[in-house]
Amino acid sequence: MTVESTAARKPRRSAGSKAGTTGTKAAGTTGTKRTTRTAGKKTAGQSTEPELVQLLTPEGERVENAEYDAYVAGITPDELRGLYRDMVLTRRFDAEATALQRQGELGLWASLLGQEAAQIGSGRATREDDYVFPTYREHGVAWCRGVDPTNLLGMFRGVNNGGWDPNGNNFHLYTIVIGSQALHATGYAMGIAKDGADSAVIAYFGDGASSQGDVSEAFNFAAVYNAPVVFFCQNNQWAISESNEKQTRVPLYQRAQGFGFPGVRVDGNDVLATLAVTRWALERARRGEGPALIEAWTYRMGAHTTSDDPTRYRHDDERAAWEAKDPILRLRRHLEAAGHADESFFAELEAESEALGKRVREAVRAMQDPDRFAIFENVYADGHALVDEERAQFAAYQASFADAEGV
Ligand SMILES: Cc1ncc(C[n+]2csc(CCOP(=O)(O)OP(=O)(O)O)c2C)c(N)n1
Ligand SMILES: [Mg+2]
Repeated sequence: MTVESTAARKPRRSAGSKAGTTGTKAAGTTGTKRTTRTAGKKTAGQSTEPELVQLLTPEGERVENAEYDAYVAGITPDELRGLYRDMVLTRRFDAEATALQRQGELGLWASLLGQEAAQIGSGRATREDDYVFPTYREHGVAWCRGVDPTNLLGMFRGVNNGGWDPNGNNFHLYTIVIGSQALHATGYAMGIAKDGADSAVIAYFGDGASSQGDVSEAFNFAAVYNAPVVFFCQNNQWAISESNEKQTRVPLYQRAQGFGFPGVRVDGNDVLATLAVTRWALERARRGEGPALIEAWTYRMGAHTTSDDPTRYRHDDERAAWEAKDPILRLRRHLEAAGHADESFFAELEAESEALGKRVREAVRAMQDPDRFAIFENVYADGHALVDEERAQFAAYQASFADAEGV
């Protein structure tokens, strides 16, 4: 994979307008900008070099893009610092959660390391009344939606089945069944469209999930019913130990074309580009122009989960190549070069990160074990003979232990 880093290139049509059959070109562009950044990876079976929307190079240089600049045209230094802060705090939270798993405080953790820009850029593009359907790795999106990070950890500690009220922040519970949330999101989007709302829905999923029937079914329903849903695929190159090449013979964003809506590949390590492209997709969904697919080209820097050992199936040099494209570092370089942030900003953020880590640690350690019999609640709305039988069996089993007192 290469990312071209020189500025002066011939403007090219956007991936969106190229792939789209029902979508419009990104609206509101002035046509005065000088270049569109592209990059590509050619794998077996791919006939065309895929395009990739990029507004910030890995070196932090801002490059102009005729299609998508309009979507971030008014961004202020304060907002850029805000995006940086979001990414740093999300990474700090994630590192703390990984450490807590290693210390035995969590049963499992799915790290987002490396995917901060994809998540913060897209999460910050959502409006309060939009609805988000995440996988199990969207800790950065949860942060943008205002879900307290400590609430993400209950399920991974095994003390609850979710940890937050989905309707509190319009952020659905984490979904482990790969790809199923694409259907939930599509159904939800069809529903709000029927209600006459001008909100949009965004469904997150991974490159591996693109192989699931549920995702293709969701694409088709969304297209046919013109549902206001944005499909946001974080292509982090791996589905546990299965590489990207094992998932698809065409670039994933091009799948959209076959279903009749536009698809765009964005540099998922570029928070600005991700923000712009997601705003474009959400805005057209809200206007009633139907679904879009965004493929955020990124990399899972860590293990799939804390139960995984990526050294068994991938080489260190691959990770090293992606480290050079670190999403946080590139925005820092940009902020520094533009004079938008000084040492005191970074020092204060460091202190804020440490405070967040401490708060998360303390909150996890203070989580109470649930009532052991709570697992039998809410299986059915009313009582059920089989559940009663299983509860009785479990009670007998618990009572068989020497320290059973108080069970
Ligand atoms: C329906 C289903 N099949 C298999 C699994 C096991 N599984 C958990 S994560 C995963 C890989 C998902 O990869 P991807 O969609 O790329 O997301 P990523 O974990 O890389 O973010 C699989 C196969 C599952 N949870 N659900
Ligand atoms: Mg993946």
